[in-house]
Amino acid sequence: MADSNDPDDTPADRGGRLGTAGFIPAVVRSGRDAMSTEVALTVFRQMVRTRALEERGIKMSKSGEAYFWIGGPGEEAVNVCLGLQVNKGAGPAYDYLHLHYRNAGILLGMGMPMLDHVRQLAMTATDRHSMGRNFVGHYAMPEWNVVPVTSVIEVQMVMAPGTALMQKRHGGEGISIAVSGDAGTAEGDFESCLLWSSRPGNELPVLTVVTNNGYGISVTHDSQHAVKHIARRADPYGIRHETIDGNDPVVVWNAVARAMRYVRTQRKPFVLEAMVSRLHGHSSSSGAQRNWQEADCLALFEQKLIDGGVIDADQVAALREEAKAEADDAAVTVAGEPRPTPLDVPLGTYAPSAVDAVYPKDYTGLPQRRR
Ligand SMILES: Cc1ncc(C[n+]2csc(CCOP(=O)(O)OP(=O)(O)O)c2C)c(N)n1
Repeated sequence: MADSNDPDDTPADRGGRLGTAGFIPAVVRSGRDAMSTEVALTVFRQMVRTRALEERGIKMSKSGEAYFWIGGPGEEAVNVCLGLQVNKGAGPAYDYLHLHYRNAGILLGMGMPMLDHVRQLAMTATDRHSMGRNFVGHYAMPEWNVVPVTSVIEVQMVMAPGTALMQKRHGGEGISIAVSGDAGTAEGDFESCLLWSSRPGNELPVLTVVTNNGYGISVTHDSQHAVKHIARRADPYGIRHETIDGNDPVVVWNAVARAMRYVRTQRKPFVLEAMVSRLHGHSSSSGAQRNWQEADCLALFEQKLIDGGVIDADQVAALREEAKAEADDAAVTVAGEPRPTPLDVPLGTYAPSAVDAVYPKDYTGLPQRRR
């Protein structure tokens, strides 16, 4: 423990440094886990950005600028810590992402601008993920191996062993990351993922992340699952797992790092369950009102960083302003952008194929019906 009365106890002795506001520690701790101050500030800034984006999205859904809102307020710690540690790129040497619909923080952490999220939210023709034809948070980014997100929950779980098999054959340290809510694990796809990624002698590098917010829309976890922790369902398959406090970024950062290291190097699956909050209900369909009863990972982390002397209230306010301005600018930009037209419906639906050469003017590649 540092002794502030000891004249020989300098910031350098304590592994920290002096900032304008006083002593800044080198690390932020939670129990046995630690995170460097630099990483903590990066995580915090991305969490602030993610929250600002979601709050703007909720407002847009209420004002009619967006059709529907769903997202991850309450899951920022998990999503940002995951996104910042993804090895992003295209092809089997890099990580594949099989996501859920609450993962804006993952993509912001990876470097996606807010505008790319807001365009899909506003369903503009400029939406890079789906040309304005899909719900918000349904990303698709081939250059970062982000496999298209579907509204049909849990199908991502059966796709992950597929990309992982290809990655194992390819060699290297690329892994397949599948993210799911807790209720989605009631679908058989979850068990299929566990089974196919743990075949003896044919284990696959799949990192399953379950964000357990205690609900499936209006169904409580306890009324559906006899097993208290979803991660325990990995036991019969011999899959390693961990259940963590998803509201503590220091804990999450380290758990993600450990899990990723294991899956990357051992080429075997791992299930990480993060207990998280649902701060605005399920979606705009249920009103998206703020639930003040649940723990807020962002507020908790902010207080921890202030108490620890890592950041001060003015710096927090400046980060919030910066994030809000980025979200506001994105909302203004999309307001002036075109919406898809009926003629856009078939665009990008089918990949070009040899059949297109036979019927070049027909996007389906099928013969036109004679009139
Ligand atoms: C196959 C399928 N069944 C049902 C639904 C309807 N549905 C959409 S979200 C949802 C709840 C999912 O809860 P959970 O997996 O815990 O994720 P959360 O929304 O809580 O993050 C359901 C049942 C769906 N989209 N797809």
